[in-house]
Amino acid sequence: MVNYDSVSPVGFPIPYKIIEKANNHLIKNPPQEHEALLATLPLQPSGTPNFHPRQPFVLYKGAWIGKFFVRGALAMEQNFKSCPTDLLLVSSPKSGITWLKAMIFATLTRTSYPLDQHTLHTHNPHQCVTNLERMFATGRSQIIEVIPSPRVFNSHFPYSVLPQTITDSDCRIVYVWRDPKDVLVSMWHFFGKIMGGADKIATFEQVYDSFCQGVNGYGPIWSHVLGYWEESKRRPEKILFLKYENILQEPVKHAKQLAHFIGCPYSEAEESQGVVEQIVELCSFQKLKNMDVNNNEILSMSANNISPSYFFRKGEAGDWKSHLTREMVVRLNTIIEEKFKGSGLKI
Ligand code: PAP
Repeated sequence: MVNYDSVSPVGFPIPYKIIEKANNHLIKNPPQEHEALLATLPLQPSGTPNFHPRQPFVLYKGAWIGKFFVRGALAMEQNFKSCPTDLLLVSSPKSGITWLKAMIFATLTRTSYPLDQHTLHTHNPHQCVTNLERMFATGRSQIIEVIPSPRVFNSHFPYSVLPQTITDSDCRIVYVWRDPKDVLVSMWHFFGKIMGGADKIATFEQVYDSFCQGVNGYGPIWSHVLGYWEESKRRPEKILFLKYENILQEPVKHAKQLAHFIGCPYSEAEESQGVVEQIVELCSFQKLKNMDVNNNEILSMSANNISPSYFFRKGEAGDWKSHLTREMVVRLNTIIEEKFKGSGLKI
């Protein structure tokens, strides 16, 4: 077991990147034992464009997921053991997980660093908190076992795809969702950047159409959101259900709520010293977007090398207004409202 104190003078949790570096020898070849099953899964309908031409979606447990990540789901199902102290951050892609990772990481480590020298200045949020399905898809499952508690992971899986070890365990889940119209816009820009230009992927209209049919990464988005919403109503002490737009409006209130939920509430002294506001500022869009670490490094993620700057585009609510026609808005809103009917959820 590595003594992490000798690797980095940090408290817990340690940025995942440091743990991986110290445990490189534990990385194995990607799992191959599920290839036969993977080959039987339905491929996305012909005519629906792929957000990501290198990763076709397959239908797995009711969700359209890139094959690479389904490989991770199958390996995870077999080998992951969740602990009650684990914390899982979940969202449909492009709904605010980078922000949530930064907020949670900063909250948990707020006494480990002076905030102006916090590790978020040297590590992108995705290097601090790792994606669970990616770990399993890329042969990193043994590294998971040496991550010190409390372990913090993220996942994009719908609730129905989470392995039973997570849904049966007492671990806590923070879920964030966002107006699906902004998710769509953010996703289209993101994959355009990955593929080297918006013209390299399908047109916005084609992608919109596919999104309305529920064929997008981890989609349909309404099932994704509803799955966690229903479960959060059943187990509110274990699943915190948040909305991106609400966090934007009241970041301090949400920072306190997050800290409370994960079991490290701010003390009165911290509140009066303005620590909550400092955490909010450290994790704010402008602050993170302008840090060197989020502009100069290349992140190696799934099948792609990604610039961390891709995760910081506009960071606003309502950019859909400059992308969707009136007809597009009405159609997508109608679909979502219909799906949300009776749930108590509103866009
Ligand atoms: P991921 O699923 O690929 O990890 P995710 O972080 O969930 O992406 O979503 C990215 C969106 O969050 C981007 O939205 P945009 O394209 O509409 O701009 C990104 O700008 C936004 N974002 C990232 N960090 C922050 C932050 N600190 N505050 C607010 N929004 C943020």
